[in-house]
Amino acid sequence: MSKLGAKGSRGRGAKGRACDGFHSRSFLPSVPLPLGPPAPRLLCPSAPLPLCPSAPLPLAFRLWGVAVLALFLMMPPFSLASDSGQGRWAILISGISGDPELQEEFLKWIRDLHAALAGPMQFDRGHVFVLFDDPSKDPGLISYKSTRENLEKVCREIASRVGKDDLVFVFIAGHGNFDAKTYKLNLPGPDPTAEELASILYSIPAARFVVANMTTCSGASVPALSQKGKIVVSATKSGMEKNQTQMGRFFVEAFKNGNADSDKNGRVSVLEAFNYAAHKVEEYYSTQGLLKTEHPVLDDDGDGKGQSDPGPENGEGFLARTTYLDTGVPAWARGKGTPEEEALLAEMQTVERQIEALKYARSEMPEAEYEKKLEGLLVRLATINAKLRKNK
Ligand SMILES: [Ca+2]
Ligand SMILES: [Ca+2]
Repeated sequence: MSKLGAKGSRGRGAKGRACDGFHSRSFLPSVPLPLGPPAPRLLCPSAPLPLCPSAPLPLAFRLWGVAVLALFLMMPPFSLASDSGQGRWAILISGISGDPELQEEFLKWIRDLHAALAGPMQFDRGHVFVLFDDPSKDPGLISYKSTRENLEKVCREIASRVGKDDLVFVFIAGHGNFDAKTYKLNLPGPDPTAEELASILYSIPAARFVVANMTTCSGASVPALSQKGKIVVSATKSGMEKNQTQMGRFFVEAFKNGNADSDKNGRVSVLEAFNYAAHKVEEYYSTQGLLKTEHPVLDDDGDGKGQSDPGPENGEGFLARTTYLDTGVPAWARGKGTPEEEALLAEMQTVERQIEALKYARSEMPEAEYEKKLEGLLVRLATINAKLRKNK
């Protein structure tokens, strides 16, 4: 197999300058707010986004929007979305490395990701399963050799303990192949096809899945892994991209790097991680002077087709925009919040999602209706914020 771009000055792309042009991939507004200073750190991150969509809004609405933004900026910082009561699980799997240097590289991705999950993202350590082709490389970290049989075993274990509203995060490193018809994940022993992989993973009865397939040819696994309510990220856009990929390294980096948090709400959504990593991949090939041999895509609308630039224009990214791997529960609310506060946090999350849904539905309704609905939701959000602030 080719290892184009895998060796040499690895990581240079990751340490380069900040993401110039990165925001063009995100949902950040393409037009700045009409009034006021640039927001330093949005304390109510999702709400300000619709205040500055790409199309200019009427002046009165913009002024009103700025007033609401100012109100948010005066509020104390706390996370909006709460996943309290919902469990989070992770399967980090790397198949046959095929090369000692690549094995070291894949192990580093998995070590770094495990550290981020078990550290800042506060995953229960017993909920994170690591499968690797050579468990002796780090027995303290690696739960099992990465065979299909062991993957099935891990999925059975999670299935027996998971809650229906839980989130399962699956990160796949290593190699895949594609014979023009079928994608297969290269594991020690039998290689599961994409369809078999989907069947194994989705035997876990959890409502929410984030599957990041970072292998070569991974784009060919998207149609099988795609389902309603599931977020699928792949390093390549198709099975024809067979060269060693870089996406995995940058996707892991996104959860450790504040630069990935493009809306500055203190959290990295799955969409932000995708956008950050996709940008870094672009930068890597450009800096190295290499032909870009991987084109990452994301699918979260269940149609089996990934998009390289998810957004309201193509209907992709809504779920990823509102899905986080972290807890999202402020420290003061973690098991200590009053029932009223927890209810307010849950309501806030609902309103946040309604705002995102409205953005995606914008093209299907008259502008006046969009603005009226948006105004109503923003007022609700401001009211909830005010109540939480009072209770704090
Ligand atoms: Ca963010
Ligand atoms: Ca899609």
